[in-house]
Amino acid sequence: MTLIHPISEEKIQAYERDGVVCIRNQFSPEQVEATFNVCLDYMSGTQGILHVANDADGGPGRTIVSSHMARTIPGFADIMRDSPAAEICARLMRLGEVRYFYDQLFVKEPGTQAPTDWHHDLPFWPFNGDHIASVWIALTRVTKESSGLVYVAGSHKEKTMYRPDPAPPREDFVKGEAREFPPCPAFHKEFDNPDYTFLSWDMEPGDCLVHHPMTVHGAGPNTSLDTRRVALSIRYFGGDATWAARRTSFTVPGTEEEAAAGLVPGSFPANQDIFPVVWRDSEAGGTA
Ligand SMILES: O=C(O)CCC(=O)C(=O)O
Repeated sequence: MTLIHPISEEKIQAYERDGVVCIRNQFSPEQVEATFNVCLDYMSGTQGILHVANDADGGPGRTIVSSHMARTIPGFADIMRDSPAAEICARLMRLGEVRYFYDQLFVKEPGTQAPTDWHHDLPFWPFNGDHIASVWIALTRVTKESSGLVYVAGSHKEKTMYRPDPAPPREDFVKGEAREFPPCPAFHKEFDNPDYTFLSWDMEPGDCLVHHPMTVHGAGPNTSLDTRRVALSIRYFGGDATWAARRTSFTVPGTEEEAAAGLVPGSFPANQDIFPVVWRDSEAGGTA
């Protein structure tokens, strides 16, 4: 699959500068609709583990999150493997090859009050490196008012890792060095501070955001009373990514026994069964 619109040097430089870009018009309407329907089927079925958090106040709000669907469910594997997503990430990271890491569904029902707390992703994962990108694909219209993501531009260049606090909270989630990490600041208190630049985009279904693993982001409530906000985040890596000692109980299926899976802290995780190469630059002479 080739991109409809090549990723421009300007976009790559914006990704490098801000740690996030919005990419539009790369997914076909058919693929977006098929993926949206796959998400709805998945949410009403019994094929996976859904983390469902109802709003605390007894209101209509509900946040639904699930992970690793593309490993077992063909509709999710289709968009992970046979869509522009992997190539978009590879081009933005200037890589000739990327591997699938995991995918995650994020749904906020109309009226959901729960925000997505400010965080960055790397402290949640047993990884280090810059070459891990998430492509967050909007499957419904998304605005800041319907819980669109807001990013702290350039925050990926800071070295501080913030404590990976899961939502909803889980017992014994944070492990190892992450226990010492400071909590992520409440960046919404800085919205008027000229020292910070905040980035967010109104998105149509099929538009996507691509962010660096250290870029701080969060989202407000879904104040829309009639629009569900559905997004699929797919993470890919390559290049300088290395396996790291666990910082949380987040686990990729198949990596429970690290040594058996050939995963060594400090080394590139090249296990093709767990982290398959899903895009390779054919002009550089390869196929995935
Ligand atoms: O969609 C959300 O609310 C959170 C998404 C997110 O944090 C991510 O994709 O890294």
